[in-house]
Amino acid sequence: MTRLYTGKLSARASLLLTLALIGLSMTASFSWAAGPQPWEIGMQPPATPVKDELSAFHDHILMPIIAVITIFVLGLLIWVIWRFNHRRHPVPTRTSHNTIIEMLWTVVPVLILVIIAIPSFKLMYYMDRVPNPDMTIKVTGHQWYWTYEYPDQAGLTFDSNLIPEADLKPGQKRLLDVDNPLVVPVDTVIRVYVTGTDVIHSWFIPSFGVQEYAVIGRLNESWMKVEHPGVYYGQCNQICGINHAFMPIKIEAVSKDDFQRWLGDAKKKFAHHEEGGDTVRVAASVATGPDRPQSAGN
Ligand SMILES: [Cu+2]
Repeated sequence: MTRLYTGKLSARASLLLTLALIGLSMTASFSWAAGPQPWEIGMQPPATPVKDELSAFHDHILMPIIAVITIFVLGLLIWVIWRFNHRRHPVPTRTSHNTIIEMLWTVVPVLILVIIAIPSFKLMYYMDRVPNPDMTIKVTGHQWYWTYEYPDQAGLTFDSNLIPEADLKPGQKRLLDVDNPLVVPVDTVIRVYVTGTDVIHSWFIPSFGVQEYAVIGRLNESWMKVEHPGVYYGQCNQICGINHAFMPIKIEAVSKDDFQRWLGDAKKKFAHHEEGGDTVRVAASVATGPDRPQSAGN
């Protein structure tokens, strides 16, 4: 079985695959403003070590195996159609069982899965363990917005709401831009706590390889280390109610100096939160709620 994807076939499949990927990548525009692009087929460019690993796992392990299996099955189909059609093979064979082939088609897929499982588990543990964090961010999912909290920064807290379509300024992305993006420094290991207050949400940023459930009464943990300054978009990807599509995630990754500057401004801007507490947030969400379903139809 190992011969299956170490031989010449694999080399040719990889070459074909590489050519196809180059072709695809030429149609997409790459930049660190990572978000969905028109006509995008592949994944968003990676911006964290975790996503680097995820992309490598997909491109170098999964895709070659998928390519070899697909070509093998297609070849078998073509051969069967050509060799056993009615004209070439008028009297059907009465063969119904073949022990060796039956064992092979059970054992070979199991072995392939085991081979995939080894790097897959390694990667899962890498994603799961937070390496010595430099700072912490707490993300809380609500119906239907996010609250971001910086526990290391005297509890700096603010809400992040979708900008309704009618209020979009030129250059802002529909259903992706928010009033208060999460701002993070680059080259910093950030531990992310994710929780929820009403139903289950999920904090998902494709280019970071971060996807964490926001569950009521539970603190889930993830981490990210953004490698390039830029703007990154994500979405809640757990169906969470009528406005599920209207609680996007926008993250601005800035240099460490810019982050300190932003912290100074943000502490002044969001100071009211400490007195207002939950009443302010609930009132704000109710007030902005009815606008949102309308933009769904546009
Ligand atoms: Cu949600």
